Amino acid sequence: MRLASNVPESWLKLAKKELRDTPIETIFRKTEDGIEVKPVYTSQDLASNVTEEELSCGTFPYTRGPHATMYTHRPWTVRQYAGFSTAQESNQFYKKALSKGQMGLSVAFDLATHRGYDSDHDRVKGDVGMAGVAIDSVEDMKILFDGIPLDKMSVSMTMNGAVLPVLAMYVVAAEEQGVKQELLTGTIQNDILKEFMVRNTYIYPPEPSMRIIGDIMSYTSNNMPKYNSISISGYHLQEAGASTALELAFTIADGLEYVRCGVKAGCTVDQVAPRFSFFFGIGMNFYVEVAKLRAARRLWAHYIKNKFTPKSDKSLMLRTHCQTSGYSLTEQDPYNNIIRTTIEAMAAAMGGTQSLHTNSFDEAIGLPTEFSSRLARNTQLILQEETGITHVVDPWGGSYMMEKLTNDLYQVADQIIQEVEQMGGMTKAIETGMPKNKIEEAATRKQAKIDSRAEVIVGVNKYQVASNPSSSTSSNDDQVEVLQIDNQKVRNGQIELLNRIRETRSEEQVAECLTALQNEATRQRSDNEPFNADTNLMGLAIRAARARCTVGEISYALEQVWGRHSPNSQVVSGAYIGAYGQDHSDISSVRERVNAFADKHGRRPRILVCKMGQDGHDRGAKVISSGFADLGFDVDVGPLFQTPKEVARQAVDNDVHVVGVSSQAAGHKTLIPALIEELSKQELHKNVLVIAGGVIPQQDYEMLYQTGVSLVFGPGTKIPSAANSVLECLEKRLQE
Ligand code: SCD
Repeated sequence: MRLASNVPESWLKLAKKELRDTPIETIFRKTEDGIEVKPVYTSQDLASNVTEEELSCGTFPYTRGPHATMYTHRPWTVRQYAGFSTAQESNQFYKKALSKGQMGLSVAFDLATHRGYDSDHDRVKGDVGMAGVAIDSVEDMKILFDGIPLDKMSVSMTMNGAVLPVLAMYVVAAEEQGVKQELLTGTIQNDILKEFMVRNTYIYPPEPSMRIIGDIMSYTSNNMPKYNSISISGYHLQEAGASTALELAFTIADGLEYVRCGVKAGCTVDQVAPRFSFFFGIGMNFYVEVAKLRAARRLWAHYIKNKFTPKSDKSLMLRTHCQTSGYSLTEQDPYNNIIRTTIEAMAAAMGGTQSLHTNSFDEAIGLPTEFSSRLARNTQLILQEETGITHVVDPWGGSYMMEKLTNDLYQVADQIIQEVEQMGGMTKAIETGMPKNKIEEAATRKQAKIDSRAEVIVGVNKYQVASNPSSSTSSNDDQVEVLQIDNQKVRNGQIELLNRIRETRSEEQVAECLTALQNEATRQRSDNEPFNADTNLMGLAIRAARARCTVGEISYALEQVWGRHSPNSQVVSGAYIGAYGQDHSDISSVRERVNAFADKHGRRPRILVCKMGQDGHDRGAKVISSGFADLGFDVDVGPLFQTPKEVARQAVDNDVHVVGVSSQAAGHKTLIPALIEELSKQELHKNVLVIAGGVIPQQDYEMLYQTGVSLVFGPGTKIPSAANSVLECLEKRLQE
């Protein structure tokens, strides 16, 4: 490595002496984006373009925060993302959390709701009430906020695909509480671009999806002036494996695209941008994460100023929510997660976040309990009230290292943003697959670094608790309680309520509202049409919600016009062994075994990696697919959102040896037994090995084995070890 010239000579001399035989290069490190992290920084590192003005507080370009006083006047909002089971149960959970120090709400909806299906739909049997609260109609929404005054409580809702019915139902629930729209404060996620890149809870193709966003922006800017119309998310990009610069760049580039979308919908930049909000993930790389938030604010301010020349300063201010990294949580030695989350929360606070969610330590294992949620919330309260962290604005400002890192990240992200802008903006870039590929490559490289121990994770690849260091599971002492939800019971309750609504509403009115939505969806719009509530999709969705149309009905009415988006799955090739090292014995031994298998059986072991239900979190599935392919397996990647029957059909058609189920959203107890039943119907179960991986609590392993699952892999499993176990199991099965 070439040493940067601006390390002081005197320091270098001393350092070499202290290092003795260790080469000086070893203490010059690089971030995953190739940014140099030097052992020492001096005033020489301050970039000449970072002026006094750039580093002032509460003024352009807001590097140090959107407010001059920041937390010294008002700390960040403690806003824990939560929701599970029924509206009633979630409502009770919210009220308790609010009485114990939580400051704002953040609603997690179940995947059926996200994807625009009512709870009685066939495709969502395993999803209702599992990874969030089930909402079918305004009646559920009213229960969700019962006793919570919506004119006082700021509510954030993570909703993207079914954003029209869900936001409409929120507005109508408030209305029926006696709260006018203009008083509502909160945020809707409404960020569909990242759904196409990583999170996959879209419903419609990109173009109509962007039209919905434009209509929501114009509706809220005209009727709900205190409401944040979008939360542009880098968090999900980071969770999917994006490096810091990719997260930063794609998020800002998404934001620019949304300004253009608002303008196309008839708004000015100053009508929409002040109500834009952002959302970043905060991982374990402490300095880098602080620098990321500082660089994000500077990038946004410069880009908006240069591209859109706004009149209001508010358009230039990047305000953000942060969430500690779910990916950094481990199933092994799980109490370490409390420490990880605390450190990440500190980085978010020192980076100047406006609102924060701290993860519960058990989230890599299952759904958080009341106990783990309390610890997570208290992590923030302790930081706010016991540490003095809130007493100084941007405490890292002026640090040679932090200013240099902020500037370096700014430069690297700026290059990527320019690349996206030259492609015609983020929608066009997404169409080419560029952002998704870059993120998946980064995710695969990261997994290889962890598996090869180039990156240390305490309790997972170093300092394991289990007596067998290659074991992927923690010792029994660590088994933690997780929240169990009776999926069938929640679903039956929802179906009962749905039936009651359908019996009591006016079907004529319902049909009229749904037709109005369809007519508007069919109509060709011209750009910059002035706002009109009668032709605005959000205005029409509110009418439909009042008439008790359901989430499923509103979504389906539009689906009939626009269709449902189906993505194509590709697997990154070569990145896993590239980062692991082609010649590493872990890799070569598995490849030899695979070759021996192929010699003996006339073909390579073939695995179908599948996702069932509405669980679109596919980082695990993608990384496993790339890793197994690099190890010599034939890998088929099933489409997202399959039913067990569809997966069984594909297993037959493709004549696979193994079906690997990746489950991240708690549907495994319903969907895996259903898959095995389908395979048995095809008389395949005896020949095909079913394996499972993802967020599966150890308490459920036995039940899965009893059902016929051969192997269950928890988070943190090394891919070569998993491949070895699969081969061993497969060879045994083929001998029987
Ligand atoms: C704040 N204020 C100040 C101030 N600090 N005024 C003067 N001096 C200061 N020092 C003012 C603000 O201007 C604002 O008023 C008001 O106080 C509230 O502060 P805020 O900073 O706007 O805080 P908040 O209301 O909490 O809003 C924060 C965001 C908002 C802007 C970031 O968008 C938000 O809450 N986002 C949360 C999103 C979320 O929960 N996402 C969860 C995603 P005015 O408004 O009058 O200006 C979860 C998820 O996706 C999980 C993963 C998955 O499911 O896949």
